Amino acid sequence: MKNIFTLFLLASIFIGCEIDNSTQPEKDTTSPNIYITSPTNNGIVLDSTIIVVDASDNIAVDKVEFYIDGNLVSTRSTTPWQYNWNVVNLSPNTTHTILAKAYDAANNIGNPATITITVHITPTSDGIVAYFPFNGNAYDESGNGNNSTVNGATLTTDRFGNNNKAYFFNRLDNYIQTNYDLKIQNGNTFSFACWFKTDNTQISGIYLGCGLGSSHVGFGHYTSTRKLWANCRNGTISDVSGNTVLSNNTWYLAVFVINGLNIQFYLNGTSDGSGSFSVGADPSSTGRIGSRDDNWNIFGGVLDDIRIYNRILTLQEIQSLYHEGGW
Ligand SMILES: [Ca+2]
Ligand SMILES: [Ca+2]
Repeated sequence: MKNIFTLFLLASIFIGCEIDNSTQPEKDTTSPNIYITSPTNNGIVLDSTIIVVDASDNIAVDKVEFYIDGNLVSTRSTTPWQYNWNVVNLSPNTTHTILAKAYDAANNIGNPATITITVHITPTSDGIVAYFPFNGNAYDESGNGNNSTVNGATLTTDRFGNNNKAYFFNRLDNYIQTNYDLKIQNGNTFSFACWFKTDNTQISGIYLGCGLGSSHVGFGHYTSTRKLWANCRNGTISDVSGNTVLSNNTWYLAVFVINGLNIQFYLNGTSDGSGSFSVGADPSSTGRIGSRDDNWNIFGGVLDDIRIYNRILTLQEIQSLYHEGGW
């Protein structure tokens, strides 16, 4: 009887073990898979983007981590597996790495997905008062109605090779008249941006100016020094120059930032010197593109994509102007 009981006990334990074995979950050793579906590898991100990943697992994805340039920026534990990335505070035309990791509940991590993108920033329209992109005409596309009249300047090829997207000035009598009230005086702040390319070894030129005789204002470069240059005359003459010696037949972006009587020059998105005028001037005439009201330092070459803002631009904003269109 005792033997039968022992046999029954052993059988019960054995069966019990069988039952326990059949209900114990197998350890999950399979890692999730993850792919970045947007943006595209080696592509361009303009201002912002939604980073979208495709994550899957044999059981379930527990969480997804998003990294920018090696820094964890977001962890999501529910779908959609995505992250809204705003890039407007980054330097334009810089390259960045996006990496995403998927985890399951057993803490298996799949091979991270990684891509590289380049950031572009749309030039700001905050405070813009006039914008002349020269898209087949000299209209102000800022929405402020600063209309212009073309006097002899002719449409030509822009820096990207597009026909009829910039204006050529013959260095004799061509200019474009605007109704922008151009002046230099205390309390008046503005920024003026302009692409230019000279086609003359003398490379003289006013990009934007007004007035004549004893009262005038001009922004451009000076013939003898071949440096960016701003000129103000109210009886007394005052000039301020940039640093870089410019080359002929080369596209440059000049930005002049004027704060009262102070001026800061930028060339191709970097600082190119600064200074102060000893006098201000508020000529009665409005701004001309390509000359002042006289024939002094009249521009010869191509001008394009002119913007005037009623405020000081930041360096990042100036860099976004320089890199506009992927330049
Ligand atoms: Ca798994
Ligand atoms: Ca243009």
